[in-house]
Amino acid sequence: MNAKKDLNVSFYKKMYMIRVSEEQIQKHYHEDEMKTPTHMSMGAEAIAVGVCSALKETDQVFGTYRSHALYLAKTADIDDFFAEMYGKATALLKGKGGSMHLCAPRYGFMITSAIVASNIPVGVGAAFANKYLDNQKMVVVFFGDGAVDEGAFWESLNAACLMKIPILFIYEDNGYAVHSSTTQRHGYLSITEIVKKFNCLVKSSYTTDVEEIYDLTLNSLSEINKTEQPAFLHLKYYRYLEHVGVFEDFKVGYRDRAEFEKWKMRDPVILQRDKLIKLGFSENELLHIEKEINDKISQCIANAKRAPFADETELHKELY
Ligand SMILES: Cc1ncc(C[n+]2csc(CCOP(=O)(O)OP(=O)(O)O)c2C)c(N)n1
Repeated sequence: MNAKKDLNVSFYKKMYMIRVSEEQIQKHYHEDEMKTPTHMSMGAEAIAVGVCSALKETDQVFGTYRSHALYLAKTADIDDFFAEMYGKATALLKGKGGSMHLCAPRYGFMITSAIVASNIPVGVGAAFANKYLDNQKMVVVFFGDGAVDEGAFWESLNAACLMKIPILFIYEDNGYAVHSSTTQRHGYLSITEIVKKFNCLVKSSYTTDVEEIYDLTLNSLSEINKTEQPAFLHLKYYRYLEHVGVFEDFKVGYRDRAEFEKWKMRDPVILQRDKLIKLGFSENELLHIEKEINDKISQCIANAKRAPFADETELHKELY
């Protein structure tokens, strides 16, 4: 029981930290000090935290431009995250990446890319290198339902299945690519039925329960190791905010607020808080945990605001 409590409180701390970090971005964005287009992760926290909690520190993740949750779940480096959001020299990338190009190989957070699906072949290449080097590192590639509209996805899947490359594909399905729904774009009923025809292990879930996603990931990783086949995990979630930016967008007309309200009833962060209460945590204990995280985030934002910008000599360094 204690192990279960410890695991669940660690999930909650990470998800709460991610949610509050993004709420703080919402609060400060209008000050125009964060000069970076921002794709928010709100609603997807259970996926990033559930998957990353099942990984070793040395395992490698490849994300998209919507990777705040993934970055914080894999690195837990809130200081660096805000320094990068504010474009400051103290960040690992010295402010050259911004929200869309977060990257921290020292934590196994390999790349993020704004070009839809472009991280997938790169992830497959890294996974091939890991197999070749026999270094026991697992690659996990995250991408949205828009990425499977690209040939790069299908070619990468094919190569990984053909060459038995150990890799976990995380299909983060929020039902929309910008403003178009999957039903307007996909000429098939079920992607999982298609992927199953490849030599690939396939699982699908609508859950917003972080522990279930953690278990699904652990099972997938052990099956990859046993069978030497790639795995494809189809995970549904709902994007709470507009495609890019920090506001809601239900007035635009491409989706209905009622859809959001349904998902909000199963909000991953609230669900996990309720689970901790059921596991015996008191309201005071949770408030104490939350205060520590709130204070830490406020400190990181203050540090980022105070930090200097990189000077001009940095401009052309470390660019490819
Ligand atoms: C190759 C390419 N085509 C088009 C775009 C424009 N674009 C940016 S985001 C996006 C939608 C991607 O949707 P999805 O993969 O579902 O991810 P989400 O934004 O929902 O996280 C598109 C089409 C792009 N960045 N790259």
